[in-house]
Amino acid sequence: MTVAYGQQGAIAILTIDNPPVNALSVAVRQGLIDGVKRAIGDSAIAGIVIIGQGKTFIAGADIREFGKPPQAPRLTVAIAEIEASAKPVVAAIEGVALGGGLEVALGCHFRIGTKRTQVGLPEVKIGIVPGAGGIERLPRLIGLEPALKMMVSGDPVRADKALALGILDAIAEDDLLAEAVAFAGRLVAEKTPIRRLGQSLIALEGVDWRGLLTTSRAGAAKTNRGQISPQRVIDCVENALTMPFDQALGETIRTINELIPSEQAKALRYAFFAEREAGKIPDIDSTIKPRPVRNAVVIGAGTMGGGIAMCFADAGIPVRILESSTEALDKGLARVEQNYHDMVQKGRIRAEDKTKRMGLITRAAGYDAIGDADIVIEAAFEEMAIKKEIFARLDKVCKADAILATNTSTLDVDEIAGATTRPESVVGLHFFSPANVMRLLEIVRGAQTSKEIVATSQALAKTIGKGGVVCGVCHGFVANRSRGPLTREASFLVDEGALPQQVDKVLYDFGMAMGPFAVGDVAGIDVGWRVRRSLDATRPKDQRYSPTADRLYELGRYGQKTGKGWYRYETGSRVPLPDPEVEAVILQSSKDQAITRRAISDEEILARCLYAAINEGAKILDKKIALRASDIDIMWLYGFAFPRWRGGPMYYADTIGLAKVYETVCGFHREHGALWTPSPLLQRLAESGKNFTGT
Ligand code: 3H9
Repeated sequence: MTVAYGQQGAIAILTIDNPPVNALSVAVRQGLIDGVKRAIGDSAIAGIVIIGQGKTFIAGADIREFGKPPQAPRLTVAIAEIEASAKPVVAAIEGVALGGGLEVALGCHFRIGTKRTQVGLPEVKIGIVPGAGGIERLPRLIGLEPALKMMVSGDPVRADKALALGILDAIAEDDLLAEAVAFAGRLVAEKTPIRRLGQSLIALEGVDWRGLLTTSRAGAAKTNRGQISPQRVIDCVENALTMPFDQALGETIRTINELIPSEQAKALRYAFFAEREAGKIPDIDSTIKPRPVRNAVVIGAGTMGGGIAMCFADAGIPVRILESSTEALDKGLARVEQNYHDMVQKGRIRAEDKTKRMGLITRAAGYDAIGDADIVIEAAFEEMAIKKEIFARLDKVCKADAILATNTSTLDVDEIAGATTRPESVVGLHFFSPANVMRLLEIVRGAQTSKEIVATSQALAKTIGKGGVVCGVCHGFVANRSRGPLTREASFLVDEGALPQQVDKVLYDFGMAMGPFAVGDVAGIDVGWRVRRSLDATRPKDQRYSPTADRLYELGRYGQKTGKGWYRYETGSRVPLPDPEVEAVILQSSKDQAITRRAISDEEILARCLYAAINEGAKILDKKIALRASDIDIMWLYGFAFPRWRGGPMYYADTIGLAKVYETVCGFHREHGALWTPSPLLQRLAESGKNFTGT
């Protein structure tokens, strides 16, 4: 039975049992209706408790049912049945009540949770709106402002906040079911009036609701640029404020029905499942147990090392930093302190959090003092000889079950592992800058990395709040390697006739957080210069190369840090401003390369930049460096702020149609040469009418 019917005294208990997360499948919806009807019809029953089996109340509608023909009964019908009950109905919420799950709870007359309870309406994140009365009921329960915030952000709130807001009426101390039954019993005994949110009014006295909606619209347009669903949530909230309950709900249902099959919602659902898929490694199952990581050591106190140390401290894990000189360590720790200081200033953390986290970051006295480390992450200079020396030393001092990780972004993890006598303990943990902020953690599995170390890395990623994606070894791994061709084409486009601001605008308008030139100014043109020099020896002599960035480097234009790069920056500002000096450098560079500049269309910019990345992604996939196309997508969502509502570059290619992508790539190949050699996988898929993601 998906909804089991039980009874304790005069209280009926409806237990939803639909693993893994009690999603509201058609059987659950029907089961709730049947259960409530049975309880109402039974004169021996005076109250009803609805509870979920396991550690979840209800995770919402079954997302896998979206896109299929809807099946009766609708969730709104089940919730109306619950709300209409003349016998008090109590939702007993263990774990999460999300989306339709919270909507069911809001249809109940009272709600009791536990310390682990989290409630939220995350529909906006999968491109839709709460469609079963949440939009209409939540403001009636807790007021417009907090409800609006929850619905537009989609973020859940924890038990204590839910209690303070009035979403929960009580938090059970120990046994949720027993306390919910007792709660329902008291309601019956005390004849507490039933609260039906659908029949109440939204408290709007003294509330500038129009102002709130306007601010909320503007905020969502900024934080979720290009995404439709937050704006549609606000439209529905406006209806809830201006129309009777049933009419507003009718409009909301129309909106959700329109959004479910939309391109954005499809892409967001894809991203939701792709995230979960990324955690699954075919040869690693639940029998492989991760090792505990109770402490960490970071080698190198540079920007990256400091950021990585912050990740551990933020997660409450003590971390020591090892540096070759006291000055470098002092400087690194001062930078970390400054970062935390800025976070306090911006209100992101409290002053006491800063003190606590700084307290967890300490100095390592030397290699001999780090033998007890559960994990060591090397974030030293990007040079093979240095890395090998470090790993040989780690091999000597670290305990047998330590994880030896390198944060290299380009070097061969297998070669680094070869410097130790335990290559099975070595893994690449590639953080993205700023390490404490960016969500992506590339877990680079070497040829000999043990399954246990991979599983531990995945678990660690979760603990420190990262999205860990496993990949194999190749130059640049998956994320940077697939993005490299985008920056390459951006530079060529500028040499051929575009300007940085035109290229950046096209990608920004597409939905990227920043264009490649603005990113280059943040990352540092000097850093790019060093990477290019490291590749000089291996770059084929006849391969096209853009020297324009090198010219900027020679002028000392390193990017934001020098106030000048591809753009100029006013003192204290990060706003990129087009610079005539840069235009002059570009024009000269085109001339030096004997390129006749031409007008370049926005369409060409988008296709050159994105298809270059997609073609490279396909090559990586073909070589099985990435496990699946969706892993590449997740890396772009987490690492490069690719618009989530477009799914990711590989998914985006599928939406365009691989035949078209392949044909365009072939055209660029004819025009621009070997760098555009089409991926054999892209060709195979295009010719067989298949796609990357199987969607
Ligand atoms: C909605 O409710 C619309 C309404 O307004 C009404 C419309 C009329 N459906 O994440 P996990 C699967 S929209 C189907 O790894 P965790 C998930 O794919 C919905 N499947 O575990 C995975 O499957 P697998 C609004 C779902 O403990 C397994 O469950 N609700 C759903 O880290 C375990 O998931 C949301 O958006 C679902 N709703 O996190 C909530 N949810 O094992 C979405 C999960 O095959 N869910 N699965 O890979 C979540 O946020 C998290 O999954 C949750 C558990 C916090 C529940």
